[in-house]
Amino acid sequence: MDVKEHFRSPVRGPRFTSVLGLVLLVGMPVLFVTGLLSYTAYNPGLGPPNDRTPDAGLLGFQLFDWPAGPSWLYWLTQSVHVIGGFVLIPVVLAKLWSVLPKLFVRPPVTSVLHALDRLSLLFLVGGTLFELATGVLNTQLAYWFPGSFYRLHYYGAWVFAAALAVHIATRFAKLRRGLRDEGGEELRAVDPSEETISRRGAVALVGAGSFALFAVTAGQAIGGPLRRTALLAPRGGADPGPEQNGFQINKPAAVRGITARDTGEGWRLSVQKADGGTVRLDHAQLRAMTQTTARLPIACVEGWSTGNQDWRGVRLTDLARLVDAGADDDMFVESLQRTGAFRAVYLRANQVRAGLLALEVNGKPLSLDHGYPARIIVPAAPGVHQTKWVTRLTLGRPA
Ligand SMILES: Nc1nc2c(c(=O)[nH]1)N[C@H]1C(S)=C(S)[C@@H](COP(=O)(O)O)O[C@H]1N2
Ligand SMILES: [Mo]
Repeated sequence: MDVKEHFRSPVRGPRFTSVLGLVLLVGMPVLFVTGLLSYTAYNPGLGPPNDRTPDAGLLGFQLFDWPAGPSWLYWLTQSVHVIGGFVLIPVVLAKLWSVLPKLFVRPPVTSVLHALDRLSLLFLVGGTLFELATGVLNTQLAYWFPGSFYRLHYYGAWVFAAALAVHIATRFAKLRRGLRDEGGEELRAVDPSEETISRRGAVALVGAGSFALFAVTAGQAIGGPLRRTALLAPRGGADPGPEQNGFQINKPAAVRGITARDTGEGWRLSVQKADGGTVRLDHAQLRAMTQTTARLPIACVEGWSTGNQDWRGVRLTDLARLVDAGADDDMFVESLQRTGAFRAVYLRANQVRAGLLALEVNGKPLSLDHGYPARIIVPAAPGVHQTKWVTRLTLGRPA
């Protein structure tokens, strides 16, 4: 018996596949572009430790200097990326199901072109599943990857995008015909079984799946009371209470080896020029400087956000001025943290001009877990750059 006869669902056909294909034709490029924007937001051009893909080479052609505003910019692009990724999962699975019979086409290869075409599909399907799987694992804080998530997800995205370009070029005409339920005979069951769900019903089912995933993830990006609805998000859940400044924490101090002793009376902030002297400030001296307020969110690459909080502290430019730094000097920020990721970061001059060294949030000193005594807060920057437990700021680069 021909394997194809096993596939008997009357839902399969050019129309079903094309409707799902149309959704993915719009959705997948949105994921790709917002992903590239997230990579850009890391300011990889500043070099390590910002750059997690130092050998991006030619693929770095799309990079530009990430702006320091509007304040919600990274929140928007990354929420679309992460929540959009979840929402497309049912669509991808349904589309794969709809073309399953084609996996068993005999003979498997009829010509060189046919072989190349099937190879491109392998990259397309493999790339899609790889990107969705690594992305979902990252949002679940399951860092099971051999090596860096950033590299895998970034290079995987380019493989996927190349295969997608081939797929669109070779299938676009077919998609248009399929939407009219024409062509694509090989998708239809030879001997359809009795209908248990209509084609429309099947599309609605996929849509309901997507909506359900939206409903259990969007809350982590929206924040406020809706955070409780983010069942699929490790940063969902309840308000951690006033002693934690009223909003949730990603990496608590204990996880990073920071104790109250490190941040007590002996703590100093060093401000220096890469090729000059150092100014050291204690808690009181910092508090004696002009304090500025900014209402800003922290938005993490994992798709969750703190929502807007009221930060108060010293302008980074006021600190830079203490060592006569130039307006175009980048800033290297170091925390007390000795090991682990995100202990240090480069900020670009435009971010220095827009950012604060926050000492308070929501009217209270930062809690130890939120980065006491001082943390960086820069508008539109990804969460990883909002360094906590800051101890040294270096302006400019050594000549
Ligand atoms: N020193 C230091 N700063 C850090 C981190 C860290 O691990 N160490 N995590 C960063 C990340 S990934 C995010 S999203 C934000 C989250 O801030 P929160 O932990 O206060 O929620 O802090 C950033 N600042
Ligand atoms: Mo983060």
